[in-house]
Parts: sequence; C-alpha cells; structure tokens
Amino acid sequence: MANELILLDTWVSPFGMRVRIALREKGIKFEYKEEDLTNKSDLLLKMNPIHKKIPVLIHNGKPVRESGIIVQYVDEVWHDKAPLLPSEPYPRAQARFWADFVDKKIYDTGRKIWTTKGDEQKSATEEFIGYLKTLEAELGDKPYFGGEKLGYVDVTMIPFYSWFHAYEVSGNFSIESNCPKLMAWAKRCMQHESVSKTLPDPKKVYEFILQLKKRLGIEARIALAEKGIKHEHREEDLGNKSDLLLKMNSIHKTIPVLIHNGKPVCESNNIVQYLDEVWHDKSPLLPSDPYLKGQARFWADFVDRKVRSSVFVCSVSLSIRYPCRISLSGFMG
Ligand SMILES: N[C@@H](CCC(=O)N[C@@H](CS)C(=O)NCC(=O)O)C(=O)O
Repeated sequence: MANELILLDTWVSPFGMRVRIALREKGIKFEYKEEDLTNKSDLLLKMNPIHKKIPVLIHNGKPVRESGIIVQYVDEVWHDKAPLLPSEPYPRAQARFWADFVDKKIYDTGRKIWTTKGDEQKSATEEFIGYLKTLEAELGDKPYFGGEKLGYVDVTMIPFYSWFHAYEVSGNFSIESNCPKLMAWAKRCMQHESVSKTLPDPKKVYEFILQLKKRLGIEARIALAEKGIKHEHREEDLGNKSDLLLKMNSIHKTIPVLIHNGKPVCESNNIVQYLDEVWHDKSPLLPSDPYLKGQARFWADFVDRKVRSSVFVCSVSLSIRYPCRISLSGFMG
C-alpha cells in the first residue's frame, strides 16, 4: 500500500508538534503543509469540518484528527518502528491517563498565565507549577515517562517545553528552580533529533504570544483590569462582523475597539495609551518622564513591527471564543 502522508499543521502548535515528533521518531516521510489559521485552507475545512483545527494527518487521502488520536494511529500503523505506547494493556492505559492529564491541565493553565495579570495570574502560575510537580512525581527517577525510551506521554508533553520560556517571562517564575527533574527530562528529550528538529525557538514562541495578545485585545483588557475600570465586554462572530464593529473601525475592521462614550479608539497600543492618559491616577502604565515614555513607545512599536506571525489560538476549550470573535468594549458611564 502506498503511504501518502500530508500533515496540516502550524509551526507553533504544541498539538501539531506531537504528530511531527511521532512521525520523525519513526522515520516516516510526510509532506508538511503550514496552515494560516486566520485564513484556513479549503483542504483543512474539508478534512476537519467538525473542529476546523490542525493538526490533521491525511493518510492516503483519509483524514485523522486530534493530536492524541493521530499519534496513536501512527503508532498502530507503524508499530514495528520505535513503538510509543507500551504493548501491555495496563501500562497503555497508564500512558493514556497521563497524556490526558497533560491535555486537560497544561495548555489551559499555561494560557491563563499569559492572558491574565495580578492575583489571577499568580494563582494560574501556582496551579501550573502544581501540575508540573505532579508530572515530575510521576516521572520519578525514570529517564522517560514510560521507562527507558521516549514514549507517548513524552511526545504529548515535550512540545510545551518550547512554550515554557513564554510562561516564565509572563508569570515571572522559574520552572527549573521548581521542577529540576522535569527540566532534566526535557533536555533529555531534546537529544532526540525528532524533538530538537520539531520544537521551535522558545523566544519565537514568546514573540508569537506577544503578537497574539495584541491581536486578541488582551492587552487592552489587562489595562482595563489593572486600572479597575468597569466596562462592558462584547464578543462577536468575526465571520459575520457586526454593524457596530464596521462602523466603529471602518478603516481596519479589526478588534480590539474601545468605545468610550460613543467614540471609538482603535489599535491595541493606542487603546492602552488612551486608557493610561484618561485614568492617569490609577496604576500608571507609561512613565511620566517624556524621554522614558518615548522609549516605552519605541519598544512597543518595535514589537508591533518586528513580531509578525500568523495568529491564532491553540486551545482545546477556548478556541471558539477567541479566534473567531471580536471584543468590543463600550463604557457605560
Ligand atoms: N484537541 C486538539 C486541539 C487542536 C488545536 O487546538 N488546534 C489549534 C492550533 S494549536 C487550532 O487549529 N486552532 C484553530 C481554531 O481554533 O480555529 C488536538 O489535540 O489536536
């Protein structure tokens, strides 16, 4: 049987990385297709009409979806090369349990770290470290989760190593000092070419997150929260932009838009500066010294110009909310 394999994926996706690692670990050739998730291809929509998400592995024309299911499928079809799941039912069930734990806990809690501030961020960070410690305890003194060889749980978890830097910078904490054994495990995994070839530069992931925050209006929301400003948050379907958005941001037709007493303020940097100027007495965000203010604007502009990447949200549970919706904030008072 011919084995034509096409992987629909996006470079920064931890879910897509799992599939790339599994295929590379087994030495299987595949065609990689980078998807622009802000403008999904017809192929993706046809192959995954249910979730419209990557990764999708197309094997001889037939799609396999959901990263965990794809990795298990790959392991079953190519079972003779570098097996990822144990052959015995009980250890297989254990491996699936821990992979499911990673799926349920790591991505969403990590996401909270970079999308929130203050107490919410602090508790997300604590929760995240707690989950990493649970994983570290499960790892124990074994080199890999399944024992002596890289296996299913490692493949499921290791992609997040490339996101660790972004979590650490956002939440101002160190994973190494909290979970040294887990970090040693990650470095061990990185010695596999399948892993090192797949994981992107953590600094690029962080830049991606900064850009994503702007595009999703998260910074404006953080600024509103920091200053304790009451506001109304509205979400709309981006595939069907509201008349209000089209009217309030007729130039770019993008989010975020802040509507203050009926007047729109557009572009995230601009909104943050506007909020800072109007509510200057509460939690100032920009320095008062004109030179330092100029410097802050320079670097914010630098991030805007240089950090360009396709933007989407990797999310198991929140993806409906962000990639396809607009947030319009209108002040009531
Ligand atoms: N549970 C899925 C999650 C996949 C996922 O969240 N994919 C994101 C990229 S990381 C996506 O395609 N997002 C596009 C969208 O939500 O519209 C899996 O494990 O494959």
